This record gives sequence, C-alpha cells and structure tokens, in this order.
Amino acid sequence: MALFSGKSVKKITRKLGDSANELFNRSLDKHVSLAVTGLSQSGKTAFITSVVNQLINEGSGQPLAFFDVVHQGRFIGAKRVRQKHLHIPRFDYEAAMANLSSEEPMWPDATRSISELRLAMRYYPNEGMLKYATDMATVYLDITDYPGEWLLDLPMLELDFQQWSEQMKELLFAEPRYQLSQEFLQKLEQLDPFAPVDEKVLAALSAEYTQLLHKFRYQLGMSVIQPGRFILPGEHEGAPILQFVPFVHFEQLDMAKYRSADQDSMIGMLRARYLEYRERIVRRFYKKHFARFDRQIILIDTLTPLNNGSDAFNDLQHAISLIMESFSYGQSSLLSRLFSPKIDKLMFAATKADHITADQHSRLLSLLEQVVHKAKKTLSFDAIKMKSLAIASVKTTEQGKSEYQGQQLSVVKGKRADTGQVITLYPGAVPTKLPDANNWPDKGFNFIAFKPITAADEHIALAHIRLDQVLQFLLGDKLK
Ligand SMILES: Nc1nc2c(ncn2[C@@H]2O[C@H](COP(=O)(O)OP(=O)(O)OP(=O)(O)O)[C@@H](O)[C@H]2O)c(=O)[nH]1
Ligand SMILES: [Mg+2]
Repeated sequence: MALFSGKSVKKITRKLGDSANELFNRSLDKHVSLAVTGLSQSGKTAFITSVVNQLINEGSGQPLAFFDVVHQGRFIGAKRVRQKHLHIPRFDYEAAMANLSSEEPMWPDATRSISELRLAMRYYPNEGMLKYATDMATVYLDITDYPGEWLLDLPMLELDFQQWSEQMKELLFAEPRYQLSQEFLQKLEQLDPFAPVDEKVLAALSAEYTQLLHKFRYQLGMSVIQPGRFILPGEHEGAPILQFVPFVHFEQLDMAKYRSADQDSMIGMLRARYLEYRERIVRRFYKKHFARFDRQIILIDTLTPLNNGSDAFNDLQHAISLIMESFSYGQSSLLSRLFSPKIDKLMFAATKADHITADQHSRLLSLLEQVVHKAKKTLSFDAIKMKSLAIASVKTTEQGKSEYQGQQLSVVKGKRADTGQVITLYPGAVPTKLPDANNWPDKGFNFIAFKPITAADEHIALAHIRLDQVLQFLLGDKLK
C-alpha cells in the first residue's frame, strides 16, 4: 500500500524548503552519492568527465543502449546543478573537455586537490510511488574527485604509530623496495629515539623518506605508498605535520619509556606528528568525503602494473585490499540510509580497455577478477551487489584486422601517448591467470598507452567502451 497519495506527495514536497527537500529526496531514494575510487592514474578524472559528458549530451554520439532509462525513452536530460559543499572547488569539467577538444587533444591533468560536482538527471518514472506522484522525477548524483595518492592514507585511520611503523617496516625490508631503502634504513638505525627532539634531523629524514616514496612509485611502479600526502602534499607542503617517518626498531625499545615519551624526544615527536597527520588530515578528509556513499566504482588500471612486472602487480593487489577496508558495505534500508548510508552496489572496472583488442576484453576481465579476489572475499555477497567490467571512459583507438604472415590478426590503431605517433599494432594477449614471478614471461608485457586521435566535440558524447553498462549497474534502479 502506498504511504502517500500522489497529490499529498506533491503537496508535502512543495511545503518543504530546499534542504528539507534534499532529505526528502534521500528518503525516496533519489539521491545518489557515488564513490569513484582508484589509485593515482587509474582513470578517475577521465571517468568522471566522460560520465558527465555522456549524460549531458545524451542523444548525440554513441547511444547508451544498455542504460535502461535511455533505452526506454524515459531520460529527459541532465545538467549540472549547485554542488553539495560550496566551499569546495567545483570539478573542472570544462578544463577537462577543453583538453580533450583541443586541436592536439590531451588527457586531463593529474588531480592535485579535491573537487565536487552534482548532476541533476530528469526522467519519466515508470515504477513505484513516483509514477503516481509526479510526471517527471529527478535523481541527484554527487561525485568527488581527488588525487589517487590520498586514497591510500585511509587505512592509516585504523593504525597507531607503532602498528603503522611495523607495516611500513615490512614493506621497506622486502624486495623490491629493500634495494632502494637500505641507505634510509641505515640512517634510521642511527636515530636515538629518546634523544632530545631535533627538528632539522626530522625534516631531513622525512625528505629522504619522501624521495624514497617517489622512487617506489615511479621507478618501481609500486602502488602502496604511505603517507600519500608526502608525494602530493597539496596545501600542507613544507608543514611539520608532513615531517615524520616510520620507526622500524620497536623490538629494541623500552615500551614503558616509549609510552611516556613526550614531544621533547625524537620518538615522542614522531608519534605526535603521525597522530596529528592521521587526525587532522586523514580523518577530516575521510569524514567529509568518504563517510557517506551509496554506490562505488573501483577503477583499476591492470595494464600498467603488468608492464611494470610481477612485484608491481602484487603491490596493486595489496593496495586494492587495503583501500577496500576503508569503506562500509551493506544493505541500506530506507531508514538507515538517512543516517548512515552504506554501499549496496559495487563495481570493479578494468580501465583503458581501448588499449587492447576487443577479443582480449574477456581476458582482461578475468585478470581483474583475480586482482580483486582477495578483497572481495571479505564482503558479504547477500548485502551487496557486485559486478566487474572492462571499460574505457574515452575510447582512443579503432579496432581492425590486419594480415600477418597469412593470418588475420586483430589490431588497434591509435596515437601513442609517449611519441604522438599514429600506429597500428597488435597489443598482445592479456594473461588470464595472475602470472607470478616464477612464470612471468621473459619479455614481460608492453601494453602501449594511447591518447585521443581526434579532438572531441564538447556537444557530442565521447566514444567509450561499456560506460552505459556502468551507468545501468550503478544508477539504473534509481531511475525507475
Ligand atoms: N586510452 C585510455 N586512456 C585512459 C582512459 N582513462 C584514463 N586514461 C589514461 O590514464 C591517465 C590517467 O587518467 P586520469 O583520469 O587522470 O587518472 P586519475 O585516476 O584521475 O589520476 P590522479 O588524478 O593522478 O589520481 C590519463 O592521462 C590517460 O593517459 C581511457 O578511457 N582510455
Ligand atoms: Mg584525477
């Protein structure tokens, strides 16, 4: 039985003010907060740009055939509306589109700070109370963009200084990091934990640790980089809150002395700065931007770590497991979502699927499944719906066939991201099973990255791979 008649719903809606209206929308399940989650360079900004572009340009360009509300002719249109937090910069869709639309099309820049956007999507409801209450309905979609580096700070919320140091120690003392970290570890060895604090020593040590994190990321292609703000400090650049390092010799410490150490000692100050970082930077960031989500997409670039070798690939898997511990999953009842919404639909997406030939997409998907396997095991399948897809937010290649030694080979044609040269190539096979260090192919993998060949027209929807399926899974039920 319907709770309200159509007329009374309209009347109540009119009576409510703007913010109360928002609460009402939420209770009618018409407000979606989407977590776009991914490590740095996994494709978040490109994804958000393309989602906005597809929705506001719906009807032009590649049809969103698998997005039911569009397919059934019930989608009216989407536009950007005033975002949730007015003090946070707006997501710079225009700049991203200007890059993609320029004569020499470019990818959006790497993200250096946080931004937000809210889209209003209008449609004709075909089900439930809304069908009787209104002719047209609106779903509001909130998305936040942020530097992927900051995501990996979230697991720190659960750790005290000693626990965090021990986790970092494990990483620093294991290959491939160990070959680069020995010098730093020797310097840490010389640190007298109970000596009077010396700010200069801490500044030098943290600078060295930061350099090391850069090397782990860019030289070794590692994913687990903590603290993330050390390599992307944002507004905190140079502040003492970013000047601490893990302490790796807890086993040698007098623990009673450690507990009572104050900020006048080296170890006391390290601990204090760690806690300050955790509370002031990470927890605030979490509370404001990560505590309330309804839906989540985890974007994973599996091809780059494959290029970087087996250690990089294992580290990617580790990072994904760590990140997923930071979100709350479960079913959201009407009442509970008003107060503590939980993610009830989770999508895993292997990004940049346009780098490979279409016949490799199913292989990319099974590789993705294995990357997330460990993390997935901890989730309850009853409470949450999950789906995996191989996608491209912006399709930059054309598929074709080419004859090679009498055989028809699938090929892609695109513009190499590094040299800008237009090439046609067979990108190679994606492994279906996780190769480990022992059976990693001798030549390794070499999936070439592409950039758009032709300038996008900002009024025509961007070419993509399976974004309509993404939209259907994440939003389809909200637009009924
Ligand atoms: N071919 C192709 N490349 C993509 C696609 N999406 C992202 N890329 C590539 O991946 C790079 C990173 O994409 P971004 O969207 O900036 O990644 P991000 O997750 O926002 O990265 P951060 O801002 O550093 O956290 C881009 O510069 C492109 O080179 C895609 O759909 N197709
Ligand atoms: Mg970005």
